[in-house]
Amino acid sequence: MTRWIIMLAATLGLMACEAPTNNGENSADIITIYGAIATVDRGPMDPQTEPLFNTFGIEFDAACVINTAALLTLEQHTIRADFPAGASVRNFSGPLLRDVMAIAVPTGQTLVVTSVDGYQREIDLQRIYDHDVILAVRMDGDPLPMGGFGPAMLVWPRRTDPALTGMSDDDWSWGVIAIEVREA
Ligand SMILES: Nc1nc2c(c(=O)[nH]1)N[C@H]1C(S)=C(S)[C@@H](COP(=O)(O)O)O[C@H]1N2
Ligand SMILES: [Mo]
Repeated sequence: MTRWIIMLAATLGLMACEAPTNNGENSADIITIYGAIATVDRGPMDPQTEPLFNTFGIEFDAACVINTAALLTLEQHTIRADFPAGASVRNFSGPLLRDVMAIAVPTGQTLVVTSVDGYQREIDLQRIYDHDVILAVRMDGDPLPMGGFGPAMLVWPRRTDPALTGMSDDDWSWGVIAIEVREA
């Protein structure tokens, strides 16, 4: 059955949907961290080639960019959670948000998380140390797709961390693409 599907896909030319390799060089940058950070690896936002950043008013002279391959090299954590609240429980996995932020070395106190639909949430940096929130890149083992919760999503351990019991979905940003660190 599986072989039949692969043969059919090859016949229809669908195999082009598979990435030719799975190494970091062919993995698009999905998370841009900017603002009050000590480590950067790219230059200024370019409004001509970065229309979504431009639309959302995301501006920077330098930033730290992270691709999926890099996120997967960090220690992966799994959180069993219902999202949206009350839906069935699923396994979300990815690195701890604090491990991701450590790459950029934050020098401020507040995070502003922007998603692909323009949704923005302000999150005190301290909260990512107090709680094991992850930047999920998989749900039930599958990479989070664009159009769904991808490319990455904030998932909080609200079923296991007593301080998070009953928390709302407001800080469960899906489609995360950028994280600004602000001074306060
Ligand atoms: N990117 C993004 N994430 C989001 C939201 C959103 O609008 N955009 N809404 C939040 C809120 S308030 C809720 S209740 C849940 C479900 O919102 P949705 O039905 O708009 O997806 O997602 C949360 N995460
Ligand atoms: Mo909500």
